[in-house]
Amino acid sequence: MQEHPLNPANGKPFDAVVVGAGFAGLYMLYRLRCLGFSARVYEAGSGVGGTWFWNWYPGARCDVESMEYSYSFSKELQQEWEWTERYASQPEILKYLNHVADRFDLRRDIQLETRVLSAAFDGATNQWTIRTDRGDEIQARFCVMATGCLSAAKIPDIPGVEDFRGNCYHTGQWPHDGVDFTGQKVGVIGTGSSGIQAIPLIARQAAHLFVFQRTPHFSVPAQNGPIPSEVKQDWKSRSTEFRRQAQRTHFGLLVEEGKESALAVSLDDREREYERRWRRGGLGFAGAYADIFINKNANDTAAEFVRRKIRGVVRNPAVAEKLLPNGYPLGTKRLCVDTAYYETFNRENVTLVDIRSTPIKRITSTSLQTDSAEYCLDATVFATGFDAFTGALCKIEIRGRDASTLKQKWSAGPRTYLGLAVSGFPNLFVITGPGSPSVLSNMVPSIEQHVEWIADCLVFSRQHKYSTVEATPDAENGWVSHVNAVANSTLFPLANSWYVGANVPGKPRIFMPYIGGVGAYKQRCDAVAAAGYEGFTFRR
Ligand code: NA7
Repeated sequence: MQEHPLNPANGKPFDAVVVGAGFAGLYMLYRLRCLGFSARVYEAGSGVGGTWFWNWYPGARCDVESMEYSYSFSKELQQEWEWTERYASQPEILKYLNHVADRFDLRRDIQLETRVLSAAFDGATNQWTIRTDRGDEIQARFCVMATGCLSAAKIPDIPGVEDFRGNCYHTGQWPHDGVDFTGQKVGVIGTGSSGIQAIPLIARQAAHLFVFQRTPHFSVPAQNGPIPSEVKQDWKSRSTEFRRQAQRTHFGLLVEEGKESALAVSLDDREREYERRWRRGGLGFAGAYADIFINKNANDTAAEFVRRKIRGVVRNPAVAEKLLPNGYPLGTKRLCVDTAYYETFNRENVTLVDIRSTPIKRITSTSLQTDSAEYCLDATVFATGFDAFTGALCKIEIRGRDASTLKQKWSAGPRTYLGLAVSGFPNLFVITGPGSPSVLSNMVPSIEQHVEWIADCLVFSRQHKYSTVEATPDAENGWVSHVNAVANSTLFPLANSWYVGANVPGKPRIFMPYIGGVGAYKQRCDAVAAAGYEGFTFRR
């Protein structure tokens, strides 16, 4: 048992406990320290890095460009670090985060291999008590959840899965010493971003690869490659300007945002624009026109372009047909960014199995059975995603002011104020929580914005000698209504996506992230703070 009940520096409770040591937890710790707050970070993994520590699967790579997907809080760090590729690979991002941990001497306040089991608020002392699976029990004034939006891996409940004698892997819990599929018959279940990245690489190694696809996703090519030195130089010399520009955009990304309707231009112009963006690669494809996410007819033009591309790449027309995304608008399930995904289906050793028309029935000791066939497998890869937004938080028994849990409070769907705070849970903050732009934005700047907002709020509390800060129920209700209203004015709720919890059986169907735009969101958070933290109650 490791005991750190009190801050060894002064024998008092910590000012803050931070749960998680990914992008969010590392920066939160840094910021707290700079402001003179004592803090301890708990991290379940045996290393720092969060998402980038766990998602070690072949091909794992960020779908946001590396120069943008990096911290901006330290000018020196920004100047020093050299990204090698336009889209950084998982090992490179993990190396970066380890560098950050060392460069800012963060490790001494991080306890690894320690999972937080519970956090309970005591109204008599206004302290949180945090307990871990290593037997720690620690008191802190504030509790900051830096647990990530996509960290609770989900393996579907397929009958017989425990009988399988081959190896099973989940992309989000991949063995760190790698997996060699040489000579094996491998089944990959799931064709979201993780599956789409892993499939081309596994196909190159395996004797045969069966891809079990329930919903075909839209994917655009990354057009990845080395970053030309003049691009790096330009970014480094103008990073402040670029970062400010990105903050004002809808998705927090420096992609060209089309201002026109897709329906206001000629067919030829539209085709040229989509082609230009396809050749440029990446998520910017969906920014071609202003109404892609709000007008189904506009969206159809982009969707049809992608379908034509798929037909053009995949040689077997029957396979191409199965790969065509349909039944939901482009981008309303996370748009994927790939390298040679569709081309992979031209390989002799790859078979696409449509499990929407012939669902998986069971897994046996040696095979996967669908309604119409049996596939002998040596290994099964679950690229089946995560219990997004709420999964990691609800796994922790978080008890607020009246001792009821966050899980109970969120039984009909998550409720937050600004995606940052929860009424009934004083001094608890969530970084990129449900109700904030989070996964619909560039995560790193969104994390920085939240960390800075939380840190400022703590300073405000300290200056005024407040013991607690808590979102009011009215502010929370108002924000939840606004988040839903904005979502309902878009096409996003039409898809069975993890944005609405559709991938987890029984999860309430609520659109969880905030789609009102990064720029507008930041303005709102700043205005709340400038008005003395409107919507929050402070007590001494
Ligand atoms: P995703 O995007 O949730 O993809 C999971 C995939 O697994 C998707 O194709 C699912 O099909 C499929 N899936 C999930 N459950 C099942 C079951 N029970 N049976 C068959 N197929 C299933 O997760 P990823 O890890 O790829 O990506 C997560 C995010 O990480 C990504 O968007 C980036 O932001 C980074 P479905 O579509 O639900 O029919």
